[in-house]
Amino acid sequence: DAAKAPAPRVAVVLFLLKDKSVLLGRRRSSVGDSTFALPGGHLEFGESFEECAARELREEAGLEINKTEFLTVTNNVFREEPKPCHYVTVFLRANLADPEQVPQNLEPEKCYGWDWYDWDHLPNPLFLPLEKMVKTGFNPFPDH
Ligand code: 8DG
Ligand code: MG
Ligand code: MG
Repeated sequence: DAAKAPAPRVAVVLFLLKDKSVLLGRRRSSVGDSTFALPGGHLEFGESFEECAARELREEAGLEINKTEFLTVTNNVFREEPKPCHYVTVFLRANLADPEQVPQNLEPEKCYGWDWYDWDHLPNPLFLPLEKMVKTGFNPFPDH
């Protein structure tokens, strides 16, 4: 019930754009286990959205980003997960600071690995918040 339920939290996730592809990783988590998701994580005290995205990309994939921009926000309630939770998810986009930089799987306990996926051939299953956006026709690219 509501009295015992955890409070909603803020998550910041990133469409890292490279040509026509985005970076996705297969989750190892009690939420959305084994689905393909964007890099990102919890907003920490005092951070801007852009700072949070830059930190998460460094921690999770060892990547430096630039041209970070806000895209949209969605409300995500995970009622049926082993640990029910509620996220207000902020979606940003960015580019690699160095287009030659290669993602590393720096948190292998949380992710099976990062790879680039063509936007027109996304893998399955996508993490539900991302799946919902794709189904509405959302496109993260500036020039679509
Ligand atoms: P942290 O300790 O590094 O802050 O957290 P994390 O371990 O990186 O958290 P996360 O699960 O990657 O992200 C936090 C929540 O964000 C996740 O449980 C649900 C929400 N979220 C979405 N969509 C996406 C997405 O596409 N990718 C990621 N990583 N999280 C997402 O709503
Ligand atoms: Mg994460
Ligand atoms: Mg993280």
